[in-house]
Amino acid sequence: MVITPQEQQVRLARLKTLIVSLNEVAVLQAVADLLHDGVSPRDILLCFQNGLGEIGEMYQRGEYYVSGLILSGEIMRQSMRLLMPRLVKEGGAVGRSGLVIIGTIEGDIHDLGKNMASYFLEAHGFEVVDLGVDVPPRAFLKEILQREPNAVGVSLLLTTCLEPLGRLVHLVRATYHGRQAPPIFVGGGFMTASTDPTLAAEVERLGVDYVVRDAFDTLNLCLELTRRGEAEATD
Ligand code: B12
Repeated sequence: MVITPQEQQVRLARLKTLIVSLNEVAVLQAVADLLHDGVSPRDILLCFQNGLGEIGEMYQRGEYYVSGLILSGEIMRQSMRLLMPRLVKEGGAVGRSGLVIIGTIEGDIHDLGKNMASYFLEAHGFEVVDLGVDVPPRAFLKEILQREPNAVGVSLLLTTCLEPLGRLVHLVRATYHGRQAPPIFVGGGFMTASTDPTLAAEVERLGVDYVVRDAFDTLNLCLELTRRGEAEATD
């Protein structure tokens, strides 16, 4: 069934309301229905990012407690099971076996977005080494030196974790000293629409090579970096 753009807008707005009110059963049903009716999984994902962003703001205003954040994470996790196969299909071209190291920086335990990005890359032919959450800069560096990846993806959702991110970038640059270090890119709720857009600039000022907004961005960037690496190797 194909629905009109207007109807799609109304139904996505309804989905966002259900997400924000933490109505797990209704959210899962709405996601299944939207996918069934041909709505792009990317639009649905965007709806989640916005909805979770609003929950975060409500948490800041004291309208939700940490339990609200936990439940929103669980709803996202359940919904990802429905969304991921379709997102992968929509992602397009299959990548050429690049290697990407990914992890959530020290002090931060958010992992939903990181897992999504990892899964997405793997589904498109990349080898992903996922270091998990709360990863100290030195642990990143050890893996980078051992594995020499095409790129390093760092997840960051907490403002307080800018400092360890800066340390990581500094450590990598200092260790490579003049040699070409693997590019470092950063993703995570910190940079998405619901947060202050100037923060992305702050992250870039730390010397990060790229900032990605979602799993699609991540895939396109990694494809491009692998292509560039191959071109340089044949020069
Ligand atoms: C769910 C959630 C939690 C869950 C996380 C569950 C989990 N397993 O991840 C739990 C309950 C554990 C949690 C805990 C806390 N949280 Co919290 N949390 C959230 C919330 C609501 C949603 C995050 C999320 O998963 N979004 C969905 C995913 C899919 O979206 P995403 O992260 O943007 O990911 C996409 C892209 O960014 C990209 N991407 C993401 N990661 C990566 C990584 C790489 C490498 C790449 C390439 C791409 C990429 O791809 C993804 C798909 O498109 C956010 C609100 C928000 N605005 O994001 C707050 C939020 C991040 N949390 C916040 C806070 C304050 C906390 C706590 C400190 C609360 C407390 N007092 O305990 C703790 C911190 C714990 C810690 N040390 O990390 C604040 C951070 C504020 C700040 N500026 O620092 C936020 C912004 C809420 C707010 N507005 O106050 N949280």
